[in-house]
Formats: sequence, C-alpha cells, structure tokens
Amino acid sequence: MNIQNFINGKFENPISNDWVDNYCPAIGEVYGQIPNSSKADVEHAYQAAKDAFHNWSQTTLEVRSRILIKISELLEVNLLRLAEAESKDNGKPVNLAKAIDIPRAASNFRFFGNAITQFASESHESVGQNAINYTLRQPVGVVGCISPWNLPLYLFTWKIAPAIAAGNCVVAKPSEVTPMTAHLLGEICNEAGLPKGVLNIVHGLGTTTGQAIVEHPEIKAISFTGGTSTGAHIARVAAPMFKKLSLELGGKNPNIIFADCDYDDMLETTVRSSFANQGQICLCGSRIFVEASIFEKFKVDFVKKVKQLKVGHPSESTTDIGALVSKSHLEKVLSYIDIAKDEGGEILCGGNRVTLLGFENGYYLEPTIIEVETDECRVNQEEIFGPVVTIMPFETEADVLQMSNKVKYGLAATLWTNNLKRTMRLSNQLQAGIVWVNTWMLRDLRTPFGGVKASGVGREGGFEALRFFTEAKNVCIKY
Ligand code: TXE
Repeated sequence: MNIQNFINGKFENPISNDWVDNYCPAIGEVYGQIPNSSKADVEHAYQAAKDAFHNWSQTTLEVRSRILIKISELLEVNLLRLAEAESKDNGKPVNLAKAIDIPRAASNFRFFGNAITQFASESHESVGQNAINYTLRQPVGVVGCISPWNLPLYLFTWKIAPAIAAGNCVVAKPSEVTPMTAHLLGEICNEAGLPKGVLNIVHGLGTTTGQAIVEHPEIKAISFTGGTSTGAHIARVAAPMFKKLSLELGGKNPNIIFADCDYDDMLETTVRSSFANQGQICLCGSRIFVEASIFEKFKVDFVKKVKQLKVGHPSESTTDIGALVSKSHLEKVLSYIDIAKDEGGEILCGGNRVTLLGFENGYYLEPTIIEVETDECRVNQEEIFGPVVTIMPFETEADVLQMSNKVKYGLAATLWTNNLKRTMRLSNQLQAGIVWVNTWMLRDLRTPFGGVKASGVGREGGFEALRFFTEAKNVCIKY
C-alpha cells in the first residue's frame, strides 16, 4: 500500500514523485511505499499550516478541546485497525500495541484537550509602582514535530496534541520506518473536524524531509524524539535561527536492585523493563545493577524467566517478543553482542538471531542477558536499543550511584528498595530526568518528561509541553 502526504486536509503524492520502500519487519519484506518528501513538499505543508494559523489560534479553548477529545475517541474506535497497522510496520506484538501504544495515543489527545482548558498564566502586581504585569501565553506559530519508530503513534501524538491544543499549526514527520499509523491519523483528524492545515504530515527520510523541516526558517519550534547524534545535528542546524528546541534523545538507564526490595515484584517488572517492545524503549532499564548478596539468586531467577519469553510473529497472541524494527537495526544490535563477547562479557542467555518457520526473513532476536565484569565496557556505556541487557553486582550504595551516573546519558533510573532514606538519597543524586522507585514506566501525563546530559534538553508532558509550544509575553500596565 502506498502512503501519501497529508497536507491541508488532503492526501497527496510528493511533488518530486520520489518514493521509499516500507518494510514489514515480521516477514522482512517490502509491503508499500512512502513519499520521500522534498523541500518543496515541506514548503507546501508550511504554507497550509501558515494559512490555517490565524483562525486556529483564535479558536476558543472549548472548541479546540472538543476537537482533540473527538480525535481521542476516534482513535479508540479504531483501536484494532491502528494496533494491527502499528504491529505490521514496527514488528511489535499486536497485543502490546492494543494495550499500550494506541490507548496512549488516545490519552495524549484527551489529556491535552483537557489540559488546555486549565492552562493559566501569571500576573505580578508591582507593589508601590502602580503597575500590573500579566503574562500572555501565545502560540508559537507553525511548529515542527519529528518522531521515531519505537513507539510510533504514541510519540507522534505526544508532540502533536500539545502543539495544536496550544493553538499552533503543525508540520509533522513520523519515522520513515513506521509511517502507517501517522497516515491513518490524518483520516481521523478529518473525521474529527480538525480544520484543514492545522496538522500536516509529510513523510520521508530524516536527511531529506526531516532536514527540510528543521531548516525551514519560518518553522519556529522543533520537538524531536530520536537518536542522540540526530538530536545534536538538529541543534546545530536550528541554533543560528534561534528556534525553540525540545530534544528527547537516547538513554542507558540503570536498574538498581537492593536486597531489601519486594523480590517477586522486582523480578517481574525487571523482565518488562528489560524487554518490553523488544527493548526498544528509551526508558528501558538496560543496565541492571544488583546488590552482591542477592546477585547469584537474581541471576538464576532472571535467566529462567527470560528463557520463558516467547519470540514469535507479532500477530500471535502468545508472542512476548516480536521482531526488531529493521534489518539495519537488527544488525546493529547483533554487532553489540559480538562486542560484548570481545570485551569478555558472558552471554547468560540469548544472543542469537531467531528464524521463525514461515517468516525466515523476519528480524527476530532472542532476549539477551550479558554479565559484564566492569561498568566501563562499551555494552554498558552505549545505547543498544534492543532486547539486550547487562547485569553486574555492586557492593555499596556509593559504588552503584557512581556507576549509574558514569554514562553520557541521563534519561531514567529505576530503584528497587524499601529503605526510605536510601530512596531519598539516591533519588536526589541520580543524574536522570525520571526516577522510578519500586515500579517502571508508570506514567502520569501531568509530570515533566525528559532527560539530562546526552538524553536531551527540555521537558515534555503536562503544562511543560504547553509552555514549550507557547511564547510567554509580559505586558506591563501602569495605572
Ligand atoms: O533514529 P533517528 P534512528 C536511538 C537508538 C537507535 C538510534 C538511531 O539508539 O539505535 O537512536 O535510530 C528523523 N533532520 N533512538 O536512526 O535517525 C528520522 O527520520 C531531521 C532512541 O532510527 O534519530 C526520524 O523521524 N530529522 C529514540 C527521527 O529523526 C531527522 C528512538 C528519529 O530518527 C534527521 C529511536 C535530520 N537530519 C531511536 N535525521 C528514543 N529516544 O526513544 C533523522 N531524522
């Protein structure tokens, strides 16, 4: 099936008529094509967004809110169709897309549809000077949203929903690897009555279409989620134009396990935080540090549980681990398993490509646990972004804190302990944007979301996102 751009409420072929293949990772075959949109297509999308901006930014909050909530409802109505499309494009189990990805995309629209009605700005009375200041929060204008392939509709809508709720018009690009649900979103927005031009979706490669969005001088803000090196490149391009930037980048998150934790709960959650979505979540706890006194027990139990995970075709209901997103990504992840062996890591389970009968060309990989001798090895320092975790023991709280913070990333950390004082000490000192204690990936959409260090700049979520997508203007009135 061929996907088209969605510009000004209409589906269109790319002006250049340049197309790229779209693969189904479960079978390793091309099943459609998407536009490789050029500068001219991005310009066309920009013009549509610009033309829609005045009316949309003047649309009452009640009407905006109602449209966003309608989009949310239609996403729910189309749950199965969207989940199947997501799974086919990405390789993730359909069940996972049904339980997580699509419901979350619906929540994103519902949440920001509600949040915009509660978004308020400040006023400051200048006492003794007969003056009052108030802050206007005005939409930025036309903004760019660029999203990755791991949680396609989930992350695409996480950016678009706050952007349009705040009164902006959007030029958005999903990952070229997973374009399908973004395409379906266009249809849903039309059905929900979103005015033409408020959301425009251009498909294509990062270096062509993504680059054209970032380079466009009148697209005033860029919200990006993806790899750290892409984020650095985008920052370099955008900086001389003084664009607002929100960058949510990679992670290499520590999962710190103390002996006093609720063991069974920890074990079950650790399987999930290691391998959910084939380990392709920026929040996965890919470095597992276990207090030495329970390390041997944990090792045995964890390996046993992980060996029970079923690698299978994403549409089978018994599948725990589907396909990795692409051949090149599979090769990258496999190359890290070789690096681990070279570095003296011990593969405790997994490590091999899986060939499924009937789907021999699919991109399947066994969930892999590597015991490492030092936290400084490459597999413990670099983002692998697949079903691969490292484990190693630690002796003291000071040691594990030091190892946790000794990576270039700082997105999330998970802590398993029932010791309150230790929880407080470590939560304060871990270099991360998010710390989960005795849980993982429990999300409340009002909270700030993002990372420190090479995991990015800026925060998404709640009013943080609405602040990003608005400009604060102070008005000072003397009376
Ligand atoms: O991401 P890219 P890739 C990490 C993970 C993965 C690595 C690379 O480690 O192995 O990044 O993945 C668009 N200007 N994460 O190569 O390239 C691109 O088209 C503008 C972590 O797939 O960063 C896509 O829409 N845009 C991550 C988006 O950027 C450009 C999730 C992300 O693609 C561009 C995914 C350019 N020059 C990968 N080049 C997370 N934090 O969740 C590319 N793009």
